[in-house]
Amino acid sequence: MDSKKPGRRRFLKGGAAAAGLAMGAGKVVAADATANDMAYSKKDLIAYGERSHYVTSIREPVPGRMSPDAFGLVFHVTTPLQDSVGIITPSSLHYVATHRGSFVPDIDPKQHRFMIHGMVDRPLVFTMDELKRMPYVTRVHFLECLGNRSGAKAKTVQDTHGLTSCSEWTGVLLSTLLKECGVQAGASWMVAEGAEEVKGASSIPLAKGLDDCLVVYAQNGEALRPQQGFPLRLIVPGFEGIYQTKYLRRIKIVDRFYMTYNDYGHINPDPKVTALTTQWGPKSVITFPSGGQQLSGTGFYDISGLAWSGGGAVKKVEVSTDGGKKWQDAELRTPAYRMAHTRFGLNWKWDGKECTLLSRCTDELGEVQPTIAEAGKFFGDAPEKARVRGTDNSIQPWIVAADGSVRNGHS
Ligand SMILES: Nc1nc2c(c(=O)[nH]1)N[C@H]1C(S)=C(S)[C@@H](COP(=O)(O)O)O[C@H]1N2
Ligand SMILES: [Mo]
Repeated sequence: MDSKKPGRRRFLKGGAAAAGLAMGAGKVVAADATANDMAYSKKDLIAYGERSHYVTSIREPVPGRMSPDAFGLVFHVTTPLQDSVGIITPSSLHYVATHRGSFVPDIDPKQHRFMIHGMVDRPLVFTMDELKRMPYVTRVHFLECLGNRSGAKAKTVQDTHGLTSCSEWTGVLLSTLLKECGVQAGASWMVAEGAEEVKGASSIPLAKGLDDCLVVYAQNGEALRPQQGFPLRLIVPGFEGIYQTKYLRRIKIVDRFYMTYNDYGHINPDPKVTALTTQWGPKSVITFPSGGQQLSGTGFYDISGLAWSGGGAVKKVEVSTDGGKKWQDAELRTPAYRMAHTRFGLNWKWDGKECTLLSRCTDELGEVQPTIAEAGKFFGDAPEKARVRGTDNSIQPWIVAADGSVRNGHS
């Protein structure tokens, strides 16, 4: 933050002290070496670090659907966005989505093979070691499941938006691999397939594959997590989650769209819906203050949230603290990578009156995030119906009540 800005000075003079945030106000507990030694095992401290046991933020099943269920099948679990800071989701808190439920397969990377075949001059089969010898790239991208929808029943931002996460991915550009194989004239689509019993195959335009798709083996500085597709997955930046094929074992280059098990549930004869079910539009959400949180009194707060778009980088985020009458430009607090979460913030002084907080993202294409009413108008449908016709990128309202409690503004 720029210390010359008047907002900052006001905060230091009045805000923090008045709100009782000043250092020393809380009880100081001396560190006790003996207690520390007993709180963490050697494994926690040395071999593979565990977080502090005071930190309890966890993934939760999508409301109404147990995971794992009675048969041990894993369904959708959500990221605790209300506790998020910055833009990288800890790998252990990345949302998990398996269609129709699945077991997370236990794949030995030494045995794993990845094949590219179909309309290519040289079909190739890669081992993991061979892939790791190829020129690699490291990029930050969000993933988001089509099922990420807000609605009146959702209480927290984990419920409304927890099926999106953002990681730093490392792997080989698919275009590099396709150059090795030699794509034949007339090829226009590709079908990517996973290795588990529910194949997780999707038809993807070849143009996207040649543009920016990644075949990744690493996430946030270490190997992919089993839940995220260990040992190999496809990243299709900005596209809806189902295209991001985990446990990637095969890409077939073809000359038309092929109906797969995945695509069956996700395509729609209405071209408007199909377009908006493929690539995410500009989207944002305030993570603090958000549903279920409690403000401790009037005064200074730093509104914080995430913005992203399937169409490229976030250009601008605006925040309204009066239900959309006035909008202010928020600060982008992190670099705005393309097809990545971007953290925004806005200094705010709460006067103790009930108010509605909104955020609105504009991406580098100039596309603006709609309200649910605007989405309804676009589809010629009732607002709440519009939500389930495509990807839901509508504006999320949070109501701050006079007692400081925060609730979902959708009714
Ligand atoms: N092989 C395979 N790939 C898959 C899936 C799956 O069940 N199997 N789920 C898809 C769905 S619906 C989504 S939203 C994303 C979720 O990725 P994540 O679990 O790493 O968050 O992966 C996609 N790729
Ligand atoms: Mo998904």
